This record gives sequence, C-alpha cells and structure tokens, in this order.
Amino acid sequence: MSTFTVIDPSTGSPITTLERAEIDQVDAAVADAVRAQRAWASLAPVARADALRAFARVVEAHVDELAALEVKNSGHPIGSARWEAQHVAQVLNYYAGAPERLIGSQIPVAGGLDVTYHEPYGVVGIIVPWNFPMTIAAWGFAPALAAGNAVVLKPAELTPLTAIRLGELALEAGLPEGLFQVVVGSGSVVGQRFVSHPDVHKVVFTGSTEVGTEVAAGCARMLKPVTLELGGKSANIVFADADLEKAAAGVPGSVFDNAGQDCCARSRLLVQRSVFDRFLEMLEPAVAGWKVGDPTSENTQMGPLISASHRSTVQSFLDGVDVAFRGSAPEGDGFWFAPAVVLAQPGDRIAQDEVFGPVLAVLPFDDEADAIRLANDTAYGLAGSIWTESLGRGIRVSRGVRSGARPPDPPPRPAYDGPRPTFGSCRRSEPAITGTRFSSKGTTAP
Ligand code: TXE
Repeated sequence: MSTFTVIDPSTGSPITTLERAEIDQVDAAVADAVRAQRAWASLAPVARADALRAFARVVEAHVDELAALEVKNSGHPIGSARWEAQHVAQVLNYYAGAPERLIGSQIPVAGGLDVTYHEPYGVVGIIVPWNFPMTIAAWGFAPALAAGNAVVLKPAELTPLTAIRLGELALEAGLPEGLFQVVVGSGSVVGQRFVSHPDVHKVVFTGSTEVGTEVAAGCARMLKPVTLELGGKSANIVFADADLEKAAAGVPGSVFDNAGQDCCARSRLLVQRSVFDRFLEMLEPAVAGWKVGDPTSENTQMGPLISASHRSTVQSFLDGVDVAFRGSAPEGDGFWFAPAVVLAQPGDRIAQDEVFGPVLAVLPFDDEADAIRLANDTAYGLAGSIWTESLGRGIRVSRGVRSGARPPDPPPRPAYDGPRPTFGSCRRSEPAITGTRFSSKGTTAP
C-alpha cells in the first residue's frame, strides 16, 4: 500500500502521512455501505431526520476544531474556515427536513392507480476536490443520506483531513457503521472504482472539467447517473451607471476569496469603457488593501495557494501578459501568491482559461450587447455578477448571460447564507442543476 504526505500550504511543512486505499479497500467499504443502506432506508423517515440533526449538533460542537484543521490543511483564513464548518451543520440541518418531505406524485389515470415514490439509489460515491473540502462534501453527502442512501466519500489527496474527521463525527453522532465512509486515495484508483463498481449506483463529482468528462463517460458506459460540478470563468460586469465605489470594494472578494481557488470566482472583470480608467483607479487601492497572510489571524482575507505545483501553474498565466497592478503576499515558506490584475484581450488565454488562483483579467466593453457577448465568450457557464443601478438592465443582462447564478447588485463575495442557493449552470461548467431542493441533489430515483 502506498502512502502520501499531507502538507500545510502556509508553511510547506508536512502535517501527517496517510495510506492510499487500494481497490480491495474500496470494495470492502462499498460492501459495508450496501449493508448499512438497507437498514437506513428501512428506518422511519423521522428517525433518519433525527439522526441527521444529531450529526449536525456534533458538527456544531466541533466547529472550532474542524476550522483549525482546515486552516492547517488548506490554508483557508480562520474566519472562512469557521464559516465552512458551521455551514456543514447548516446543510445537515436543512436536509434533516427532507426525509419527511420526499413526497411523490399521483398521476390521474382513467381507473386504477398511478403514483410515484422517491426511492434512494443505494450507495452514492462522492468525489470531492481540494478547494472547499468541507462544504462541497456536505453538499453531496447531506442530501444523499437524507434520501436514504449510504455514502462513500473520496476527498482530494491534498486536503483529506476535515473529511476524515467528519466521518469520525458521524459515528460519534450515532450514524450506523458503514453508512457514511471516507475513503482516502487517488482519483485514478478510488474515484475510478466508484465509477466502475456495480454497487455504487450514483456518482457525484466536483472538480476539473477534464476529469469530470472522464467520470461522466465512465458512468455512461455503466449506465450510471452522475451529477457534475466543474470549472468556471465567471464575469463581473460593471456598467457605468453602477455604484462604482461599492463595486470596486466588492470585486476583490469576488475573485480573491479562497485565493481565487473557487469555481465561482469572478475571474473576469468587464467594465464599461466610459468608466474603465476611473474604475481601475478605484480598484487599485482595494486590491492593495486585500489582506494576504497568516491564515490563523482573524484579519486575514486570503491565505496561500494549495501547493507548490499549483502555484507554478497560476504563475504561468502571468507570462507575457500586461499586469496592471498587484496586491501583496508574504515572502518565504508557504505557497504565497500576490493577487494580480491583468489587462486582457478577449481571445487571450488569461481571458479564456480557468486560472484557479488570485488573478483577475480585465476587459472593456461598449454597451449592453457587447457586455453580454463578452460575458458569453468562454467555454464555461458557471456564475456571474452584474453591477448596475438599472433594474431593467440587470434583468436583461442576467437573462442574456448564459451561466448559472448571476445576481444583479451582487453580494461582495460569492457566499451562501443558509444551506445553499440552487446552483444551475451550463456548457463546460456542468450540465446539471444542483443545490437546495428537497428532492436532494438528484440522489433519489423518481
Ligand atoms: O481537480 P481534479 P483538482 C476544478 C478547477 C481546478 C481543478 C483542479 O478547474 O483547476 O478542478 O482541482 C479525483 N476518476 N475545480 O485538481 O483533478 C481527485 O482525486 C475519478 C472546480 O482537485 O478534477 C479529486 O478528488 N476521480 C471546482 C477530484 O477528482 C478522479 C472545484 C477532483 O480532481 C480522477 C474544484 C479519475 N480519473 C476544482 N482523477 C468546482 N466547480 O467547485 C482525479 N479524481
């Protein structure tokens, strides 16, 4: 069995060494999950609801511990990490309402009876990336468990520690053995086994478009349902009639939050030409004031990138581009990277490809039609924000941009208060709608 070392990205130092699960262990976990799922699904809905609420309470009691672990393993600022841990409890509480509300339909037929039930799939395999280890896991496992499924969850190798702890907390909360298991290992072994294993009946994948495409193809060969959530290259669109001060204050958070390692990062900034220069002048101090540093400090807004190799990839996006200005970052150990704002042309790599780092590509536009054209000029379609004081324009542009969540008058950062907004998106970001619906992220079969 091979091992790997988990690294603290803010120091570059090892935290611990873990073993990678091999196929046999995945198969053993799936066999346990099959047994646990039968008993779980046969419980009264109220008993499943109570169990999820108990899990939420235990998570809530461990928010500080989980947050500290995420700071160490992922370099998330402590304020964000605490919110993420708390959010896991919120998501569990929200979906604790689902078991008693999984209501089917009655279909009118001439004579006889035609009704539908929501039945669990059985075992759901959840594959999680490294950028938001706790929240993305919870968006998968909470609805899946609520719907009566068992879950085997594979965290990313870079950031497995909070997922492992959540698995332990589930047992502490009284969830049955085998119902929610965390299997640590590589994507090509553990993740692929979720795809090929005949007793894993559904796969939920969040990660890169490239791997997501492979996972979807593998699931198609097995005729296995899959939910994908993939990359993005989302636009902040600032019109001349916007509250420019508010927009300039909001833009850094919307792209540099989590060091830009966010599928919804507004990594393109489209600014109406008539206010382009003025807006950049307003943005510069906001970027300079973006606090990058020690993630254990309450004042820190951005920590390090996740790894040395990811930092090299992010750095490669700055080769040969026109950097307008940068923020600051600590020197020394750790995978630090100062936020960068780049003047771009529509066809540039920096304007088309997902960087997944704190790099913002800025482009001017002339009018509403031009803004919509530019916003749609990438392969992705995950999110977006529109800054304007005109309600009509906000609605028109939001309907014109082909992406998921795209609020007019957006919040300063892509945050979710409460469980999670419904998350629609399209094109190379994901082909599905996921999120807060009691039908539970597609984890029941109608
Ligand atoms: O993704 P990967 P990473 C995207 C974003 C980013 C990229 C990198 O584009 O640049 O992902 O993240 C497992 N079969 N997003 O490197 O490589 C892998 O072990 C099955 C978007 O983490 O796709 C990990 O657990 N599984 C995003 C998970 O898949 C496989 C959030 C993701 O790995 C596998 C994060 C395989 N063959 C990243 N190969 C969003 N939309 O939220 C790897 N894995």
